Amino acid sequence: MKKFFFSLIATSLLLAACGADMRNEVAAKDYWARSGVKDGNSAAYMLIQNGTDQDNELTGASSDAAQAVELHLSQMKADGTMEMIQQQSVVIPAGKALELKPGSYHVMLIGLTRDLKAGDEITLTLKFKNRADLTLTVPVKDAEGMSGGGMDGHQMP
Ligand SMILES: [Cu+2]
Repeated sequence: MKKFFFSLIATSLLLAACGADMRNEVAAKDYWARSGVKDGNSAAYMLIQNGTDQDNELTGASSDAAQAVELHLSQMKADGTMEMIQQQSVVIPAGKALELKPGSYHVMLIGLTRDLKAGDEITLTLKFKNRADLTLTVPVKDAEGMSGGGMDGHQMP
């Protein structure tokens, strides 16, 4: 938890330094989904910025590309293996950003309805506690060469 808190601070500083727009809204950027095969699993990652002065919560997601979509947190277990824990919601504090990335929070796509190849696009709708749904057209990318690839254990046990 402490580590996550620090990464939030680092993310916020980075955003401030870049002058990224966090105009009084909750918005997603840098979103992408991992390539995968039909009936397999995948995940979507992004940065969600909360530029408002009110805490918000990501409460769920849906997509036509998967039979089920869940919010997950990957974390290291005591025995050194990774596990994924479903989250009912994830808080996005006022003025901060939530980073969904491999090995951490992610939108889990369970039971892909089709093959997802690099260059494809999927439609992903994010649901929030204090905001209208946000529908994104998310590009698919290969996870090759990405550090931590596979750490989310996206093969279901
Ligand atoms: Cu997952």
